[in-house]
Amino acid sequence: MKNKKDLVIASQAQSAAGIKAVYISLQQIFSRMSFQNSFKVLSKLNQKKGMDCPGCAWPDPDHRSKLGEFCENGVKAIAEEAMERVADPDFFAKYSVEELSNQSDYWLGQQGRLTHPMILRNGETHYTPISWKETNQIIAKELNSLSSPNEAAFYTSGRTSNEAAFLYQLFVRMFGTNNLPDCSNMCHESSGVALSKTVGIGKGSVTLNDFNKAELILIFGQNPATNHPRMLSTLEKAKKNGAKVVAINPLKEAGLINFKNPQSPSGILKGVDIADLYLQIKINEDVALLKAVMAKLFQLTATRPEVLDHEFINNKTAGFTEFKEEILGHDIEKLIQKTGIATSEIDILVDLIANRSKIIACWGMGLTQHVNGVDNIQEVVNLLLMKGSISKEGAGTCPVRGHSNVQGDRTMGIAEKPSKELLDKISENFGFTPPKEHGYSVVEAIEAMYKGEAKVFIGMGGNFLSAAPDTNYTTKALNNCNLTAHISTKLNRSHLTPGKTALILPSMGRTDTFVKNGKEQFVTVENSMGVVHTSKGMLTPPSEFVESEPVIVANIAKATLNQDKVDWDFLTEDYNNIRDLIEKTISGFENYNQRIQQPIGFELPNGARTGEFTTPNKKANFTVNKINEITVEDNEFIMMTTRSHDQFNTTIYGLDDRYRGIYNGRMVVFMNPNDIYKLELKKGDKVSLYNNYNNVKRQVDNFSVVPYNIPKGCLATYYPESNPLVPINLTAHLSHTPSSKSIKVKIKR
Ligand SMILES: Nc1nc2c(c(=O)[nH]1)N[C@H]1C(S)=C(S)[C@@H](COP(=O)(O)OP(=O)(O)OC[C@H]3O[C@@H](n4cnc5c(=O)[nH]c(N)nc54)[C@H](O)[C@@H]3O)O[C@H]1N2
Ligand SMILES: Nc1nc2c(c(=O)[nH]1)N[C@H]1C(S)=C(S)[C@@H](COP(=O)(O)OP(=O)(O)OC[C@H]3O[C@@H](n4cnc5c(=O)[nH]c(N)nc54)[C@H](O)[C@@H]3O)O[C@H]1N2
Ligand SMILES: [Mo]
Repeated sequence: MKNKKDLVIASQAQSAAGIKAVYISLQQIFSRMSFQNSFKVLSKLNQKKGMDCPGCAWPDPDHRSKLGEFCENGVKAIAEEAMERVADPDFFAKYSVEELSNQSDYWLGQQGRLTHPMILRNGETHYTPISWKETNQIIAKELNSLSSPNEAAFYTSGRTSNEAAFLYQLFVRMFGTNNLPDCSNMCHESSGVALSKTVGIGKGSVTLNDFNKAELILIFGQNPATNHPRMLSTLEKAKKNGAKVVAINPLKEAGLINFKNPQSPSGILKGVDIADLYLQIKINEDVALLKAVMAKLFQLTATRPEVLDHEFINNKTAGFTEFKEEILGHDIEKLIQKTGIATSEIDILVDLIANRSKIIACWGMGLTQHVNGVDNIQEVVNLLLMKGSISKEGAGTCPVRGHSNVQGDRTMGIAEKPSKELLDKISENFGFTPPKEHGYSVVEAIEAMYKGEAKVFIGMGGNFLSAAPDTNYTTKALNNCNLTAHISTKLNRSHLTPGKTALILPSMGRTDTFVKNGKEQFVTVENSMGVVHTSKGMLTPPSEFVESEPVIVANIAKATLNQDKVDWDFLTEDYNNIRDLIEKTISGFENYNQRIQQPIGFELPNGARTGEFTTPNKKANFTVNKINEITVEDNEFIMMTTRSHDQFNTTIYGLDDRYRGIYNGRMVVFMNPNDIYKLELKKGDKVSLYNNYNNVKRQVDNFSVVPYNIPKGCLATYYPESNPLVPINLTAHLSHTPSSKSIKVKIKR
């Protein structure tokens, strides 16, 4: 008989959301929070002037549903943050760090909100409480004893508000370094690099309204039902308006097949089919697919020149001739063979593209997290440029951002390679010369800590260890530090891989109310489409010792820097004061405090949207990109690491992935049935996955085999469980994003 806790491998769902999503989200929130607090949050979630969901960065529509403008996974994010259980000093007295290390990520998260600043002193087994005054002194002492400011790394995760991010980067630059690695380095960095080079801005060009006007929406490497569920309502509406949708993904993701909108009665019963065409591509063959499609479009122009937008190409772009020549140099059949997709299906895509010009291309981690991540996105841009499908209504680029304020953090100056414009403004406004030398990205920071070249790590949110590649290597890197300090809402594995001294600094989250001088403060965030708006919490923080992020940064800065250029107390007295400084420093924020009062916020300038490309040549640039050159040996596979439906990055909400038919477990490897047969394995067998890059053997054990609809030769596992297999130095050209979607692995029993 099956134990209730045993892994269950059931069949894949053919539809997403529906009533079940409503049921599960309510169950999650009511099991963790009181009815009163649950309703308080849900009534304000994503409403105008309400609270921005700490889940994804998908924008809110101008007209918000009174039934609730949120999704199952947004509710899970709230329940996870605002749960009433606490991990207080008694909890830390009960468990040693070693005991905590033996628990699962899920268990760690369920222990509740952090309530007190805690310290793990060198040689001690348990975290013990400490005052904020002392934590600030310890940080200041460690930072000031470094032989260079470049020996410290200051990480940011994308939930941090604009206000906190601005103060943080200001403090770090006054301290004297650009070592500002960011979760973005592991996420959409490839998009930022590719888009800056080709269209002059590292952000997407579309607005939500463009989806209502689009004729064709291409969705590459993205799983909206889990990671951006509210995007499905946008797609549903776009389809009602006549748009066709094409999904390009090795996995058949439920939400891209069919969406049952829980807010519409007919939606619940039947749902709407999302993808008109589903191309099940082999992992990392998107460039080959795009080249095949573009080559076929060029062939069509012999009889139908209007298939391309020649006026746009001539007036607005550069590099077309070299680009065209390269595309025409390929053997189309060979390209198609690489993709694993049938020619007849590719012809349908070519036909859809040839006959339409209002095209939106959306993408997620399926394009960015490869060695050739930047090439993937540049090739997508090439297609849009050929069609003139940018800077026009209903068309453009849509990198679907991850964390709810990851885009805003970058806008605020969280960047290891800051622009000259930003540094000039900082120097003008604050009377010091900020460092120009580029700082560490995430991977560079890990390598520096590993080699002992960086000695202090400070994390503004996030879970650096579990998010980073090469878990064992990164563990050693963090252990090497003199000091690791994490500004966190919840306990996570990074707290359990300490430097010689480790600090946990408990922070308020989105749901918490922050009152200063009798005035309720709000923060601001930027969504995936460049709209800046407010967010205000409504719950009482879990303890009086929990601080807001801006205050935590300001107090560290005050303790560390010996200066009188910035009055940190004045800034945190009233967040309007921080926003006044942002206005003076960052372009696009004119009249910030006034414009932010508009119920839907305001849009930042975007040259790619308006057709004023801010590239050095003022043109949109075609590029020539390489096809994937990874080769595999016999019985070697290419593995992607992806998210289950019950997680937010390294935070595990539960042990199910119901859309993929997995219950009670995460240690699974999705495989093509033919491959399973070839290796003489069967469903549920326990296997080890291993690889050998540069003579370093990496291995994870105890993964259960799951027969799945995935192309032959491809595997999928969940992140972070399989991160030990991602080599630290296997990163994308130019963006240095870990290649966590194409890792070579072999399988053994
Ligand atoms: N509930 C929830 N919401 C989230 C998150 C979460 O963990 N949970 N994370 C947030 C963050 S930070 C981010 S960045 C986003 C992530 O959102 P996604 O980008 O959707 O992230 P993944 O789950 O990694 O899914 C990647 C998708 O790419 C596909 N894929 C893999 N390799 C390839 C390839 O080579 N080519 C193509 N075409 N497709 C490929 C996979 O099958 C999968 O569908 O979501 C954000 N929102
Ligand atoms: N193999 C593999 N690795 C990956 C990925 C992948 O697809 N595959 N995806 C990558 C991507 S896209 C990303 S974005 C990164 C994510 O990397 P991170 O952003 O570092 O990770 P999260 O899991 O989002 O961080 C969760 C922690 O943030 C803290 N936290 C939550 N809310 C708040 C808050 O409001 N304030 C503060 N101060 N702390 C808070 C909590 O303590 C929680 O434990 O992981 C990357 N790593
Ligand atoms: Mo992300």
